[in-house]
Amino acid sequence: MRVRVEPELRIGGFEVYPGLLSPSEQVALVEDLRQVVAAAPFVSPVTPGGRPMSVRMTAAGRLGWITDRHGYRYSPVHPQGMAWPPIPPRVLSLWDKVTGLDRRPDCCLVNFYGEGARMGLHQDRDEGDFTFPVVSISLGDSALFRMGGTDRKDPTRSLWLSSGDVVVLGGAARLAWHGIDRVRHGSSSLLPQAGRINLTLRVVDLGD
Ligand code: MD3
Ligand code: FE
Repeated sequence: MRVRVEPELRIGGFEVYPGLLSPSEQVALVEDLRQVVAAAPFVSPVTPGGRPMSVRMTAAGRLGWITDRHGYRYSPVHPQGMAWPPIPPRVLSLWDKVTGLDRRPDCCLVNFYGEGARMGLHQDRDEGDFTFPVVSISLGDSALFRMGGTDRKDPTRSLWLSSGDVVVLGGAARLAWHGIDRVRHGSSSLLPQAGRINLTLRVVDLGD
């Protein structure tokens, strides 16, 4: 049986499910992520232009998104050479629940925001197929998310994302410019040392 939930807010292809994950489900996801990070540690990526990113990253799944001096790309291995661990089953169930799709994601990117970390406005366009949605899961400290349109100059809207919120970015929202302006460090007690984790689930489909 396929159980699909309905979003509380839908703007174009942008669907928000505030508090979809209960506190105990959030704790269970953090436990799953400890195993992911034990197999594939967080790295501090550098943009192709040589700028260090304030967000630390790792991934799970067949492919992980990486960036270094050679460029942005999906890679079958972690920058330190190990294979990416599998996407935790709980994360895949959540994908099934909010997308209702038969296709599952190839990549679960794990972003960690410590004190002062942010992510500038960008588009996600390194995937080979934009017809599938991206699913975002927020854990830990609250973050101010900003989202515009498909043109960099389009007006933007801002929204606070809290621990347990899930967002689906499909349709026109899939190629929208977006970023994280700031995180309220210490606003959540989910992670013992504070901080924010965001999971993004993506179908990559590079024709391989
Ligand atoms: C809109 N992450 O990893 S999640 C990213 O909170 C990324 O870490 C942010 O942007 C974070 O690329 C934002 C919400 C999100 C994720 C993917 C999107 C919004 C998106 C893809 C297309 C459009
Ligand atoms: Fe993004």
